[in-house]
Amino acid sequence: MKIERVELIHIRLPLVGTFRTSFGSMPEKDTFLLRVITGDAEGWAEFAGDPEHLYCDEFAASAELVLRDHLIPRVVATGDVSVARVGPAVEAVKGHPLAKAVLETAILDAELRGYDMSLATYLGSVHDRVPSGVSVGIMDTIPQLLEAVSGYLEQGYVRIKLKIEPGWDIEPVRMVRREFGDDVLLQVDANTAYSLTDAEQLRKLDEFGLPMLEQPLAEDDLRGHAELAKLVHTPICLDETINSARDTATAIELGACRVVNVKPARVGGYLEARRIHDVAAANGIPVWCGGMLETGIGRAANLALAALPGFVLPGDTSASGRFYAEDITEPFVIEDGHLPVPTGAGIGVDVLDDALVRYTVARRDLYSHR
Ligand code: SMG
Ligand code: MG
Repeated sequence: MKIERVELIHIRLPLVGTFRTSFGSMPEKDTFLLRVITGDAEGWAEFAGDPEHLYCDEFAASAELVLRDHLIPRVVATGDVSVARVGPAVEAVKGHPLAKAVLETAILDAELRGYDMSLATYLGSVHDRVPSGVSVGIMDTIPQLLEAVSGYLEQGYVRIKLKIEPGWDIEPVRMVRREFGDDVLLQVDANTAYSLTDAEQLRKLDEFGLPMLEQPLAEDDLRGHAELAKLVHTPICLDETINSARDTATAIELGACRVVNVKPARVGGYLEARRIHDVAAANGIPVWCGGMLETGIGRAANLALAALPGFVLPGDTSASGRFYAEDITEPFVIEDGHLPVPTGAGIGVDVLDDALVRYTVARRDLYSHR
């Protein structure tokens, strides 16, 4: 496959409501799509980050520069490009997993479209639909939170994840439990907002029987998570800490987690995400698919991954309407608590040109063969 052109499409979509986490508030999704044009087919992927480096150290502008000046030239230099060669070609560039992931995924999409094979089939997915969980942001008041959770449960979401931070943790969980009962699958995500000295506070979550407490401590604090795991009963799930299959093996061996949130972008792409799935499965560790408020382009690919056999817990695989009044693809709709896994070639969805135009801020070529 020969790469003829790589185009970046800067998009900005309003969210149906501001999404607040322990690190900040997001009123809109401001990101870019990558469109890779080859002699055989076109491939699409979505950058998972934001303009700011709050969730991780990458951001849209850093990714654009790294793609243009470092990643794309290395991949193009391989000549006959295939997805299997992308990882080795960019290995010498340290870090930047989100930038690597968007490039690898767009190339994978193009290659699979050339074979007329779906991403789900390529990855080895075993389900045609996946259970849908929803991530609920931090709110100003408990009544607001209860109203939001009530709405999601009515829509059929099978699992609720509450974002927490110091000052918004025990009480929201207690009130959601009180209002909706013990049968609701309820978990929490701290996005690194705590330290080991908060162990006593976090231990108060034990009484609610949560299946997991996601990323309580700093991303580089493996030892702290292993220590915390001895002090609280709620299983620790790692998100930001896990960057590779090797990290996963280390975290499991150290007892730093009993569950893993797999985000393909955070680990450099779907190939490494599958390796993490394999390592976790071999160790009896359940995994689930995380989310980065993706549009239909990123969401479609996540659904294929979430259909692998080791993804035994509902992920942040919510419907398009959770974040967007209008998506740039046909929207993913929740039905009976599930979303369908796309079956078409590649990621299985296409951008809707009209919608894309409405949300496009700028388009730039990052590479053009001439
Ligand atoms: O896509 O449903 C989604 C968002 C899920 O909470 C979510 N993601 O730490 O897991 C996480 C956060 C990171 C994104 S915040 C910009
Ligand atoms: Mg998380």
